[in-house]
Amino acid sequence: MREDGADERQIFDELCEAGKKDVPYGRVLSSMCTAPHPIAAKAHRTFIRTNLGDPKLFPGTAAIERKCVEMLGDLLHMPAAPGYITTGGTESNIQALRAAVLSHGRVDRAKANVIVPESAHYSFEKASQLLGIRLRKAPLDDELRADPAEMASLIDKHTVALVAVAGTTEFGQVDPVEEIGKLALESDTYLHVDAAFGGFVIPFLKGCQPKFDFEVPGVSSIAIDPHKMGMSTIPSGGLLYRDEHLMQPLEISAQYLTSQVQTSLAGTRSGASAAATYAVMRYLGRDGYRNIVAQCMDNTRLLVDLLSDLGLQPVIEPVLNIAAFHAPARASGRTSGPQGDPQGDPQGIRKRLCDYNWYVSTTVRPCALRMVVMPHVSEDVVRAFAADLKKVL
Ligand code: 0PR
Repeated sequence: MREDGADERQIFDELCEAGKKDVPYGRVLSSMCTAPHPIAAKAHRTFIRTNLGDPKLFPGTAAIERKCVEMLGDLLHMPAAPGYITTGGTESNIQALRAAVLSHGRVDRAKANVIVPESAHYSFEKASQLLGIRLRKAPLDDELRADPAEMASLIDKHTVALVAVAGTTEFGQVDPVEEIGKLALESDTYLHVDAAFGGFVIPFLKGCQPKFDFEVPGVSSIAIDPHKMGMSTIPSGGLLYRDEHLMQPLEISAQYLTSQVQTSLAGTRSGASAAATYAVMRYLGRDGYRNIVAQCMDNTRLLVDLLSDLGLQPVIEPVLNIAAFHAPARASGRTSGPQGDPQGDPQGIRKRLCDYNWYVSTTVRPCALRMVVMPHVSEDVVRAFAADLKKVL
């Protein structure tokens, strides 16, 4: 830091220059985030000075957070579910497993394990490292969903939690939460549902809406992220528990604070996220989200149709607004060996798309090209992307 300060104009020139190097959302098909709704951004700015780490100093903002949690609970079939606004799916998943371990009573951490589907987000690796417990990964079925029988075979007396995913990161698949819920009840095990992505999509789908939330007996907690399909500002996550006694073990005494106890992972935390989430949920209502999801699903369908014409087949029929495609073998760019190149070359295609200023990602198992059709991925964007992909192939 320099001794003398700089003037505002110079600072903002520097910031604008840096910002110009960022990729505009209109070229991004790899992200679960999108530009926040203007209402969310406005509410965020208005509450920028608030700190929910000391809620008695900000009772108005704390009440907004409670209303936010109530709206999320209502969406997830349990309006009275306790919870709080987190910084995102990672914090929610860590806190869910922390609650599972703490509410389990006497746990030998060296032996304790959590059973996750192979498709679980890497935030569960972080949680397992932090909590000093093992992750047991259950293989998926042919449709890349968690296989309840495989999960059941991994349960033992040291199992502290099961995890199901409603909207997997790579393929947007929804696990059979009802069956996993039965397993949780039979084995008397905590069940956390990671609906960080799907939580703001599944309830608004036309037609089939797989059951994934508190409606399913056995579900103990749910992660749902307003900063993904909820159109709120970053960082906004949601973590909700079926009842108070599951959340209570997280309470840490903080007696010098006006509130006495704290259940969040972060200490100081912005009320701007709660204000933004409250504002956008109130503004859009269920109708607004239904329209957004319908548009994303239509554009996902369009993407599948246009890419099929180019010889790219989806790995699974998209369930949500995420689609992954097998790369055509001839796109490998190299002369294939005697066995050919059945997987194609998704990495090569991804890199070549960057030359056209398009950003997609690739999946691991199977290796495929992955696209997330967020609200910024409009019909025009899909068509322009498909046209450039044709050139790349
Ligand atoms: N659970 C699921 C199912 C997720 O997909 C993610 C994030 C998380 C939890 C963790 O959420 P936070 O990142 O909010 O803590 N999945 C995205 C991913 O890893 C996150 C992301 C978003 C990555 C935008 C890149 C990007 O540009 O792909």
